This record gives sequence, C-alpha cells and structure tokens, in this order.
Amino acid sequence: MATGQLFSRTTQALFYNYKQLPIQRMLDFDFLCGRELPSVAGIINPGAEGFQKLFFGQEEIAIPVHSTVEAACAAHPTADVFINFASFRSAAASSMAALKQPTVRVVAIIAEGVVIGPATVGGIQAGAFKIGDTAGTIDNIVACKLYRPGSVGFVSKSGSENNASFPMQGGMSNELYNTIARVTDGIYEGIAIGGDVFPGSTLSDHVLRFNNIPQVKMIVVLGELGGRDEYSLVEALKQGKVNKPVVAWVSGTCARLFKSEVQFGHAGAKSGGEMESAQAKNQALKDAGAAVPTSYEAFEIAIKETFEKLVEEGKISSVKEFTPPQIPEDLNIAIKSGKVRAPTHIISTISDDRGEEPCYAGVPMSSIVEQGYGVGDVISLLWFKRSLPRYCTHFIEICIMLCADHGPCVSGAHNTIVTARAGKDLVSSLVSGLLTIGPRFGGAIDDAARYFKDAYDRGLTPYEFVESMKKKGIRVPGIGHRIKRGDNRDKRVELLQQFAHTHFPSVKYMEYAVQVETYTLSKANNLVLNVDGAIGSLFLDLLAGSGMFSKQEIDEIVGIGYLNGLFVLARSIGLIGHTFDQKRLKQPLYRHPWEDVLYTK
Ligand code: Q5B
Repeated sequence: MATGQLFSRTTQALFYNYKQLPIQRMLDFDFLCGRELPSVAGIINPGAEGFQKLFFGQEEIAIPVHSTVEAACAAHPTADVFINFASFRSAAASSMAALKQPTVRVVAIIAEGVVIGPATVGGIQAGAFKIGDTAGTIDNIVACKLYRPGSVGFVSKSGSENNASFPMQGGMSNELYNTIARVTDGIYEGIAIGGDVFPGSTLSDHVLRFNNIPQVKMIVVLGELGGRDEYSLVEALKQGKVNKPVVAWVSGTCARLFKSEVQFGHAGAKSGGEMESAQAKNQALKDAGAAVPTSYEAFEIAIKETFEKLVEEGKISSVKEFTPPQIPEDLNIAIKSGKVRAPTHIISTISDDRGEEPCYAGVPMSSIVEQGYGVGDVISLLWFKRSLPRYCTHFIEICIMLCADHGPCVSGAHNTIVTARAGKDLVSSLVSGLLTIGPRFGGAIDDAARYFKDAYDRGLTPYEFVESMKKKGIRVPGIGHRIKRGDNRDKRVELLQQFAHTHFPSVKYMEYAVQVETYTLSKANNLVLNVDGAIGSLFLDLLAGSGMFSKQEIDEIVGIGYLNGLFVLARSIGLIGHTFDQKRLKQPLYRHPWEDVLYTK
C-alpha cells in the first residue's frame, strides 16, 4: 500500500457489536465497487459466537462472530481495520483492546460522547472500502460516484448524518460528497475525524497523508468552530509541507450572531475564544495559502475552480467510468413498497400478534381479560374459532379440571415420575408422561366420539354395536377401566353426566353411551363407561345441541380428532405437578424391583 493509504480494495475489517444495517451497507458498497473479498472479515459480539448471515450481492455469506477482540484478531490476522460500533459506555474498553492488537492498524470509533477520539461517521475510499454508514444510502453512493475513485481527498470534522442540533454541519460529509461529485471527478478518499474534543486523528494528519497519495490531486477541508485543530494545518501549509491545492472552509461563522457562547452539535464545536472562531480560522487558512471562500455558499465554486485549473494544467486525466451493478433490493423492503409479491409459507387462522395487542380468533387480549373469559373460552376461540355459550365453555373447564390428574399410578404419571427421578428437566418429564396418552390411556375420547356417533347415527342398537365391534376385534373405545367397576363407578363420569343433564339441550349421544354401558356391564363388571367415553359422547351432544356447528363442522371435528386434546391439556397440569413433587421430595433414581419382574425363558 502506498505511503499514506489507509485502505485498499482488499482491506478487511473487524466489526465490533453486531449492527446488521451498517455491516450490510459495507457489503453492499463492496458489491457496488466490484470487490471480490467482503470488507468485513469478522464480527465481535461480546458473549456470542457462531456466524451471521448477510448478503454479498445476491449471495448470502456467513461472517464469523467472535466473543472477544483477541479471538477475532487471532482468527483474522489480515483484517487490520477495527470498526467500533460499541455504545459510549463500552467504546473505551473495546477500543483499547483493539489498539493493543498488533494486527490492527486503523481504529474507527463511531460512539459519540466519549470525548477522546470518537464520534465519527467513518470514512470511505471510493471504489475500495467504506466504514459503516459513511455516505448513507446506496442511492447516495451511486449519485456521488463513490463506487470508483476520483482525485479529491476530503477531510472534515463533521460526519454526522443528520445532526438536527447543528443544521450547518448536519450531514455535512454527505453534502460535501455530493458537492465534490458535482464539480470535480469525485472523491478519492473522504474521512470524518469526528467532532469530539480530542479527535483520534487531526485534520492536518489526513491532509499530510493525502499529500503523499499520488492519486489525490487536490484536498478539500471542512473544519468547524471551536478547538485549534485547524491551526496545525495552517502551520503545515506555512511550512510548505503541503504542495497540493487545498480548498478549505471552517463552518460556524454564524456563532457571532449569538450573544453568549454557543455549544453546537459536537462536543468540540463551541465558539470559545476569538482564536477558535470560524472567522479567525478561515482567515488563518487563507493567509497560509489555502483557497478559502467568503461564505459556505461559495465553497462549491472554490472547489470547482481549483479542480478546473488542475485539469487545464493537465494534472488530472479523465476517470475511467463504469456502470455499477444494481444492488438487489431486500425482499422485505420491496414487499413493503409494493414492488414485488411473494408467496407465504404458512397459513394461520386462529391468532395474530402483529397488531397493538394479540388476538385469539379476532378477540383482543384486553377483551379476554376485561370480559372475564376463562380457559374454556380461550379453548373455544383457539380450537373451535368461535365464542361458545357459557355452559359449553364451563363444560370444557370441568373436563379439564376432572382430568387434570388421577394419581401417581396411571401410565402418564408413572412415566413422568420415573423421568423426573432420572434427573430430567420439566419438559422431558412432562413429555415422557404425555407420550403414554393413546388408545388405551386417556386418548380414547376421539375414537369413542367417532364410534358412538357412527353407531347412533346409523341406528344400531347397543347390542348390534358392541357385537359388531367384537367381530372386528376392536375394543369399544370409552368402555372399560382398570380399577372402576359396575359397583365402583367413576365419580368423574357421574359429575359430567349431572352437568350435562342440567345444562345441555339434548344428551342423546350420552344416553346411547349409557345403554352401551348397560350391555357391556352385563358381560363383565369392569366394562363401565369411562371418563374418555363420557367426554366423547357428551361432546357430541355439545356439538350437536349448541347450534354453533354445522353437520359438516361436527364431522370435521370428530374426523380430525380434537377431543383427545382435552385430556392432553388437562393431564399436563397433573404431570407438571408430579414433576415438581418428585423434585421437591428429592427422590432418587427409580429402579424397578427384581421381585416385581417375572424372569422366564
Ligand atoms: N374388554 C381401559 O382394560 C382398558 C373392553 C373389552 C370390549 C372394551 C380397556 C380398554 C378401551 C380404551 C379406553 C380409556 C385398557 C380408559 C383412562 C384414563 C384414566 C386411567 C386410570 C385416568 C382396561 C379384560 C376383558 C377382555 C377384554 C374385555 C376390556 N375392555 N371388551 N370393549 N373396551 N378400553 N381407554 O382392565 O374376554 O377376557 O379377553 O382398552 O376407553 O385411560 O385411571 O387408570 O384418568 O388416568 O386391562 O381413567 O378397557 O382389561 O384388557 O384385561 O380385558 O375385558 O377384551 O375380555 P383392562 P383387560 P376377554 S380411561
């Protein structure tokens, strides 16, 4: 790299703090310039490791993420620029860590308010390398022809993109990039040193650097009131250290219109004493040989005249122009602006969390709370996509309460207990219990509803129904229990039946199930209507009697099999309880006793 050059087309940076947008803008700039190597080699995101996906043109690339500055520098020894997007709180520590690395040559600190060094928007070498958000949008970069090098070295104090508190300086780098592109062949390199009190580099540092870069034919300087930085440039000019034409302007001449000292946008930009005024500094630069206009408005003309003179003198030959490639637009932005349409990959009809508050089947959360909805209402919205009458949602809640647990000895609880005692977490313990729910245990509700409905709707007598099932070798779902008997009925079944008798308009399916039970009990004392059979038959009555479902919808609900969901949901409550119970009791690993196993050949 030539003396004075900070960057080249192969420069790579380490980027501190994961900021998707500025990194993507750097990569978009790379693509625009036709760089082959992405300018960001690695990202440092304290505490995180892995990769971040970003676009390089149309392709996605994975940029490595490191948790420390040291690890990033070790992994990318040729990345010699450190771009620090840390907050002002952590900017100092991370910058110091970078400065200690032998591989790091340039540190750009974006944070404002650190006083020493930072508050720069960055810098750019046209056609080669760009720091973060420098020069704004791709449209602006193209308009300013920053995708290919020109002949102007530009250094400013300000880099602020949109500094509302100091409109004279707000976005000044961008404005000057535009101005320079309009009246010259464009920027070779542009640097904003930052507006804090003690910048990491000075205006004259960069002017002297530009003086050594052969491609830079003229230098444009934009200073600002406050501080004495411009005087080191005055000295350099007086000592003849700069032999390229310098066009300079120190902004902030309006400060004299204010009666008291004024703090402009940057920490360093306050009017201070006479020496630090914009007028004094402009005069000193002029006296030292810089072209200094009489006002900011005349700055553009001064730049133009200086450039045209260099062209006349044959010191600038015409730039090789090329049309930069189009940066593919991000899909989300294109969709938002209505330019493209894209198919969705998921359809959802039950809930929506995009608005001000989440909605269940169109009912906002606030209504659910304010109108005193219960779990049954939420189930009716999310499962059945409608608000069911109160007796229906009450029935659902009773099902949930009655099926929440049935002691530690049933399949599900047993599995959960064994799993919890094996030291597994809540979800594993819960899931191992839930996995036992099926045709024999708790998961017979849907089949009970299917078979009872089919038999009843076809007008089969209980005898015909049970015997036809026997012929097919199928146990009647909803009938039979391991411990309940004809003379020891399941209380849960009785409670559900009582509720339905009181509140349901019709209980025809339940009555049919009871007739089936009467027949099966005549065969064996354990063949009672069990809790699955009671819920299955009663839910058929709810669906048919509530007037809220069409015949087709009822068939769909029974066909898909919604109703086992009631047992799964309910029993999760108990299984979670069993997990906590075992953990609370600090129960050791479960081992089944040998005595309880029949060992046989
Ligand atoms: N037999 C539940 O059987 C059980 C028959 C049948 C015709 C039937 C059995 C069954 C259908 C599925 C069902 C839900 C496996 C049950 C639940 C939740 C729970 C659990 C809890 C809780 C029980 C003896 C003789 C044999 C069989 C015949 C039995 N069931 N015939 N239709 N349905 N039911 N499940 O006691 O001639 O000797 O060969 O599969 O509805 O899971 O509390 O524990 O809240 O946690 O083991 O309530 O009924 O009887 O298999 O020895 O059979 O009866 O064919 O006849 P058992 P087995 P045979 S509620």
